[in-house]
Amino acid sequence: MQWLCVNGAERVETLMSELLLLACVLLSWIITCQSGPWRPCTDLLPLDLLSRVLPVSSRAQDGIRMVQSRGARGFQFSGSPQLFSFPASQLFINCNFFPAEFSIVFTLKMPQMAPEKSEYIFTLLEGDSDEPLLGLRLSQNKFQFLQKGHSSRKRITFKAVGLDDNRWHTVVLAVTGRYTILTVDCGTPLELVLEKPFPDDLDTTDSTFFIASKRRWNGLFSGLLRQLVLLPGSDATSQICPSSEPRLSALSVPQALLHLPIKPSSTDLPLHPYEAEVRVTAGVSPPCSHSEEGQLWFNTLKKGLFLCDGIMWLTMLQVKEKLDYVEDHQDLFTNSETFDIEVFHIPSVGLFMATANRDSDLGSGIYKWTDGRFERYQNISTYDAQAWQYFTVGKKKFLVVANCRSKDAGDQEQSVIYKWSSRKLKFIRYQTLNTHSARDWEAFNIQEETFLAVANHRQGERNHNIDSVIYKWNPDTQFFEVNQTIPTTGAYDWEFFSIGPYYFLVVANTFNGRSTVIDSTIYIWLEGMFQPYQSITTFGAIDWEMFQIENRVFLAVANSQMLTEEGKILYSINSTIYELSMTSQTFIRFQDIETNSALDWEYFTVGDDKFLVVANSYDGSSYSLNSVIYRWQGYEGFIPVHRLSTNGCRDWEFFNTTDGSYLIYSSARAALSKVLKLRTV
Ligand SMILES: [Ca+2]
Ligand SMILES: [Ca+2]
Ligand SMILES: [Ca+2]
Repeated sequence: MQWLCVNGAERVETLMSELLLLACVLLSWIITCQSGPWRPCTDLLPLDLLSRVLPVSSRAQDGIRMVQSRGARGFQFSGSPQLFSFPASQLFINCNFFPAEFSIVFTLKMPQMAPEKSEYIFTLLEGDSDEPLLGLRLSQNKFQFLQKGHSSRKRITFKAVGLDDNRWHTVVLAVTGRYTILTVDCGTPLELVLEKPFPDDLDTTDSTFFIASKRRWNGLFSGLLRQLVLLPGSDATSQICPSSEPRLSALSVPQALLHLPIKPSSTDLPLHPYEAEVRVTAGVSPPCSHSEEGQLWFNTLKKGLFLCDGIMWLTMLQVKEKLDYVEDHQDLFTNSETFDIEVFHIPSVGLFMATANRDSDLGSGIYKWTDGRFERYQNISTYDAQAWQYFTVGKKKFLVVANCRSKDAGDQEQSVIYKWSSRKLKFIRYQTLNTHSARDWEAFNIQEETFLAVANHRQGERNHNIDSVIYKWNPDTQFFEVNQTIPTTGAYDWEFFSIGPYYFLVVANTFNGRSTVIDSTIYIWLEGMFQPYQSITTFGAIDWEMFQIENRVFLAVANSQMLTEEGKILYSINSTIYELSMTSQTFIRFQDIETNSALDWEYFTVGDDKFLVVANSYDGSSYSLNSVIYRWQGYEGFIPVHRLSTNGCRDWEFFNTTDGSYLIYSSARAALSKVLKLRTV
């Protein structure tokens, strides 16, 4: 009893303490359920690291600048790295561990790097330490994922990824267990298997994220950064790939970068606050010391942007020329109206231009570029000349003219090949070929052989459904001989191009005798001859222009008029740019551009920018129209940037000389061609 008594009291106490313990366990279980160790330290949402270092609203901030390049915007960092940092605790709100599984998505554009240089996309630095807990580093043709292990630090290197090629790239780095997987532009993933899995106890206490740097000026990221996102817990690849635009595929891009303003054609562009507020010095070699640190200098002589690091000016931008405006350079009075201009260069002789002039009594002129202008060099008898083509066979240089009439009425029409005589320094008649209302010559090489294709437009006054002819150079006879005939319909232009090992020839069919709404055909070279590959409906097609932008292949058609069988006629119609789809292996519509009886497209580049200019000739009532220069804007396609008043515009040519880039256009209405100079900034 005593035991009971004594122990009774003890038992009560024990019971109470057991109850208390149970309550504690229960309580802690409840707590555990709410914030147990399995709860992630961060939200499992994409964490946009880039947005965290941007100035609030659109307030300008020194050291960061929004730059638009190749159709997309990114940020360029030039200010003190401290400005672009934030404590890790902003992200790791529940606890301090970096996720053991995660992916990092970034989009950048980086010019080619010097061999010994490396730059940081971001780093996570603990306290004052210089050793990143985590970081992404870029050097020439190499990408490194830096990670601090328990005792040592690790660099996981992906070689030959070629991110520093001055193009946009979107990269996903996914870390899961022992796997580190790199996916560039939604391409084939590169996988590295490590000895140990990524730690699940990487402590971020007291650490700081530095965007675009490793806390120091040295290694500051000099390219453009458009996206930088940490996705804890999973691989982001499936969220952004496949993509119609894998280079710019987005998980989370800061708002400010999403809108692309259409650049007006005037020179006084509205400046974005970032651009307006950045401290830029012009002039000749300004001082660079501690007080100028972070200052930018635009060197107008070297056309470079430099950053003062406190000691010296560092090159910030590999400055490319930009088209600013187009100015009249030369009025060139020609023999008569000019249907085609051919600009060509004869090595160690100079730059020439041949004009295909209408008037048979006056012939066609050849001009030479002398003291910054075209000057008359030689005159050649032609008969309603429609086009010239310059080409070479080995060391021989030739010019061929498309004559659309015979010398005397009723005679056989003949087009003529002229050969450059390096003794007489003139073009001499070499070979004549029978043609039918010839409109164009196209010269091209397939393997070691040289070909010439003529666009025969019409036989007699009525028959448009005739053969065009492909000639081949015979090295034994040293003349061109018929190699293949292709049925065409009012053919106006041939355009040759090659893609990889394949050769193509596309014809512009204009008119079948009743309608201009007919098929133009792309041919492919197979088994020693051209065979139909694809037909595209065109509207009085006059010109095809092929061009490539990066790996993409485009074909633009100049549609001159829509004449239906019912006799309806329209001049303000679409001319269309087609793109070769690698999936369907056919050209598909990329962009329609409204044109006024378009007669020619010309593609050209200035610096990094790509342009198309169209010859608008007639809108149904007037020949005095604007021809338009369009600039490539990536996924927006081509947008108009300059309008140039022209009269019956027939042909555009782009050419470069030692003192700059020029455009020349001819008129089918007047004996006046105009040379324009492309002024760049
Ligand atoms: Ca031309
Ligand atoms: Ca052509
Ligand atoms: Ca053209």
